[in-house]
Amino acid sequence: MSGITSLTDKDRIFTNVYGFQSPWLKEAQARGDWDDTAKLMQLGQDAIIEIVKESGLRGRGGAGFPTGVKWGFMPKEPTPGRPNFLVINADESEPGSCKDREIIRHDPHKLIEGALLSSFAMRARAAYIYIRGEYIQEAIAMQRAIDEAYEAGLLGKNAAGSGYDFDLFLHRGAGAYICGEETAMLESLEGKKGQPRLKPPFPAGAGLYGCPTTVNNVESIAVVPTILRRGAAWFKSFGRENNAGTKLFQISGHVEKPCVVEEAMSIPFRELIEKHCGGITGGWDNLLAVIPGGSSVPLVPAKDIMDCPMDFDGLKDQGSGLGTAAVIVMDKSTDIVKAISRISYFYKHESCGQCTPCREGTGWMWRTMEKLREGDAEIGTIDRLLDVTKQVEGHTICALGDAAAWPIQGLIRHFRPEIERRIAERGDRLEAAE
Ligand code: L3W
Ligand code: SF4
Repeated sequence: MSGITSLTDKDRIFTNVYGFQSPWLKEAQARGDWDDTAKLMQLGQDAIIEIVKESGLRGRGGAGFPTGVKWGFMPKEPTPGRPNFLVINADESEPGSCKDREIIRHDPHKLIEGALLSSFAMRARAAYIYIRGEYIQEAIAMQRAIDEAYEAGLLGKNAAGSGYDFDLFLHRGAGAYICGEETAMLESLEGKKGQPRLKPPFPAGAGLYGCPTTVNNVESIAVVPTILRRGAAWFKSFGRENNAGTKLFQISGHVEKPCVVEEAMSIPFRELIEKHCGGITGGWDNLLAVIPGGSSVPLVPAKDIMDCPMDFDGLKDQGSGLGTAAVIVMDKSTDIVKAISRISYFYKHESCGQCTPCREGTGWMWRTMEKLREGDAEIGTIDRLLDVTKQVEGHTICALGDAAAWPIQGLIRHFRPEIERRIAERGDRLEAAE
């Protein structure tokens, strides 16, 4: 590992993530936002895409797709009547995730300036921020920041004095998790029921209103101005090959001080927790397991996570994933079967019902998880459940089916003896009662 894996304050992009200063335009400008934006745009559209490619930025919404490569799929010369669009995914609904909320609350101008620069690079004249319905105060704050950017001439005609006309719209969701899936989001933006579309075609080919569209996460867009100002090499100096940059980690659960913090990609788990969270409740020996990337990714048991680099590849090697870097820490007081069963309930509840393996499978998996929680099952039920997760995984229209299957697979992989113990104990109790 050659890159920097621990940040100092001067390295941070989100200098106001704790909200110690005002989020509004004057103070944001004093922090460096909107500093000669037009000059950055003079780099040229293709050069901006190349810099973002070179920086190694990978999507911060869960999938980690290389951002510059995604931008490169957009037509360079939009055909008349078929404009290019950028859609910014602020639907942040993955259990454990709360980083985009902090950007919108405290650093909204990084997102707005990023929207202009990214849209310019992709030849989009309009962008939409799709914000989850439950983020009411955040939507008010975001709109206020957009309004002041318009008033200051940073958006609209000749945005930021660049000669480029650009509009930014805020659209509020209505509280459905599935609208965070990019094509369901596009359906919802079009005023339809938020249900995922089959891919391909990917949004870059046929997205919003059938036009070429890129959907990017809030964090992916908000880091763009700083990457352009400080350079691709600077961003790439953090983390390691294929896992570049700084990243907002959201640490919740059994730590002394839960927090959202920007750190270098690839920081080892133990260092992340010691440096920012004051350690595990009850000490390191009390750690049971961690869900490192939001509820969709499999848990990692204590012994495997301690020294793990917190990045795409490090967590993949542990059979899990970085996801949105929503790190859910569970100590030994956790009923781990109940915790995963609760996640199963979430996916059953949020399934849009469009495809059979997900609609029927999520309900069946949750009901079975509840039986296992009580020990009210046979030993063979564990393998039957595992088999069903494999039939759901990869056989659905969108990734929600996988997201419902993976946490259960992780539980069985690492905690099978705990499930078997519950079944045996219930059997013993029933026998004693006879
Ligand atoms: C053009 C190709 N575009 C891929 C684009 C695609 C998308 C991006 C990634 O799911 C994951 C999910 C959650 N030509 C392309 C192409 N693209 N090939 O690249 O696509 P994909 O399919 O790998 O992922 P996805 O469907 O976007 C996202 C996981 O993230 N997750 C996080 C969820 C987070 C939230 C939240 O609250 N923010 O919901 C956590 O693990 O399970 O696996 O843009 O179009 N050939
Ligand atoms: Fe809907 Fe589930 Fe199918 Fe996704 S996988 S389209 S959420 S039914």
